[in-house]
Amino acid sequence: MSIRRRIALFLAGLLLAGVLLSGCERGAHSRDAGASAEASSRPVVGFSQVNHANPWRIAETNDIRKEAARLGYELILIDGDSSAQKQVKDVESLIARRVDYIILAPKEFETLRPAIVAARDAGIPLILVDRMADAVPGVDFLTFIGSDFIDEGERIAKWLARKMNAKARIVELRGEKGSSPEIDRAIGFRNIIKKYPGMEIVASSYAYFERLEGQKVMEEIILAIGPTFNAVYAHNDEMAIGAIQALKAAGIKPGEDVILASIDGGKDALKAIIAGELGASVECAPRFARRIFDVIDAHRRGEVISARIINEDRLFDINNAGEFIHDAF
Ligand code: GYE
Repeated sequence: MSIRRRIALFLAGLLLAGVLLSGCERGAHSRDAGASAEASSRPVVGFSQVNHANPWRIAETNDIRKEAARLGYELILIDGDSSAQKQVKDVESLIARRVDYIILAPKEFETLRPAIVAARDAGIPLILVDRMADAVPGVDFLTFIGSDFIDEGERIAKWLARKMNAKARIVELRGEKGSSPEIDRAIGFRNIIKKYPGMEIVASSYAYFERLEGQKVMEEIILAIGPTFNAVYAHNDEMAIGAIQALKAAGIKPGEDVILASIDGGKDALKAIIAGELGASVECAPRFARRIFDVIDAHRRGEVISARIINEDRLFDINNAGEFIHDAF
């Protein structure tokens, strides 16, 4: 082979390699473009959360965050700073950004209605989580996913009736005023205790689902009525734990002088059960993000979504608290 031919072949080889290389690059580029087109066709999900003021809410948000990341969805999280008015604005801003789905944990039952109606009118599917609001599931919004709060209140009342032989003078610490868990946990509890003439609510005050507030309100009640009660029903664990502090400070022994029961089933509550200070806690599961994203997927596939999806909750007391404490939020 002549030198000239060899050089020509060498140059041709270089050229071919160059073409192949640039072909590869082009291929890689078009795959990238394809991948990002795919990513941008994934739904953008906006989540309006009430606040992050207690472990329950933090667990709920973290679970939603984790699940969104696992599935590759874009999540826009907005904290409502415990203001219903701000939450209405937060939902309006998600609508303005044209997100594909809205997840809303409504602070109160009535005040969040305008946000739901606005999303409905804008044609953005909205999923209510953990608390109900004044609108029709399946019509004004896609679905409600959360616990059955009436059932939770009933289960606590039944537990207390059994534990106290149907005789109790009860202090009730109510949750966030006007929120569906507060309303329904009060109803459920009364549904049961009205069957027992020996069970009576002697004081009932709002402590807004917060530990410090629970402690403060319990102190006030102790000052007002003295040790004339022997049971406390707190609408959530945090308030029960606050109440335990107040009782101890007043020289009243939780678990002996006063039997306490609450709702949520968080880690601190299970610890208090094991310590003998809290009697029972009915679970209210905060980690159900998988169900939320299952609904979004099903809706995207055009499937029919049921209007209410209810989580199944357990009851924790001294018989099983140790077994579940490691998984508790
Ligand atoms: O029980 C409480 C939280 O809305 C079900 O809100 C939820 C309740 C939960 O702040 O701890």
